[in-house]
Amino acid sequence: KYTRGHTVGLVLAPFSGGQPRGGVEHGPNQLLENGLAKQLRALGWTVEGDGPDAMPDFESLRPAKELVHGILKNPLFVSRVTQKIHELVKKTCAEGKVALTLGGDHSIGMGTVSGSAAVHDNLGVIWVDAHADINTADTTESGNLHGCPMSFVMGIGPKVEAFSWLKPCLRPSRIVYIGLRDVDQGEKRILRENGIKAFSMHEVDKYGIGRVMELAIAHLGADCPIHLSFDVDALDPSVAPATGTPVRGGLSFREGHYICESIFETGRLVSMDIMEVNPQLGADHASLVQTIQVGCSLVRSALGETLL
Ligand code: Z70
Ligand code: MN
Ligand code: MN
Ligand code: MN
Repeated sequence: KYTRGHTVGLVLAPFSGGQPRGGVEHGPNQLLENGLAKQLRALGWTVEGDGPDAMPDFESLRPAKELVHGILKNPLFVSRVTQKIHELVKKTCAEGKVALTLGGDHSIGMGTVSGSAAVHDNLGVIWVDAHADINTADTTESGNLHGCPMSFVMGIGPKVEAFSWLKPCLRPSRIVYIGLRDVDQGEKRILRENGIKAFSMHEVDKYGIGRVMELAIAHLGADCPIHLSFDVDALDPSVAPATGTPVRGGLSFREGHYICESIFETGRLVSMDIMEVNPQLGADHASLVQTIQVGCSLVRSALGETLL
């Protein structure tokens, strides 16, 4: 079911409320404008969800009055949007399709991981990112919820009233990180205390991406369904400049693609996110085009392009 000849269900997530910079809500539209759906059809996939009126408008979900929980920004807005995404991903997965979510900021991961895990038992999550996105309401220094999705799906940290719909759905042993290089002190403690497997850029350098992917897939086990959440800021800023928080020393173009190819090879990719593409950032038009194109290219690799 999870190979060419089957169906990809697009979930469009034009949302920026998990962080303060505008523009990332235009990511889904830009990826589609660049021809992503057509490119996936050319690989032999049936693609659903890119119709003329497919782009949702989450503004209608913005609450008239926000809830307050410490320094968290827009908790109720983020909760409502991610709950909607959860339902869409869950429905897509329940229909046996690969759920492909186009972001948007990474707070959307609360909805995609929980939606996929609601259908797929023993889901393994490969989170490719410069950041661990595992702050809790207590540890976050920014209050930006795109820095928190992993702790929220794991159910660690204080309960946040706005997110009462989100039940713990991911054990620490079901997570592998790749590409980390900008992790907060509180996050490092959470990773350590929960024994979470992480291949930072140090391990990518030390072992090479081939060995890292062998170890990552082995850690999750030989037959589990896999969710890939790819934050384009995992890539080096020279490769993907148009993103909110570029951090130097990132994955090369090939390392990023190799990750996607290895996961496709397992035949167990059930859901994928491509996140934090911000067409309004980057120095010039060329860096925007480059970032959109690399986003499309990563998705194609995860869906079998290189291994035809
Ligand atoms: C920091 C925080 C983050 C992405 C920045 C940064 C989190 N750890 N994630 N950009 N994609 O604010 O919690
Ligand atoms: Mn805008
Ligand atoms: Mn992220
Ligand atoms: Mn990031």
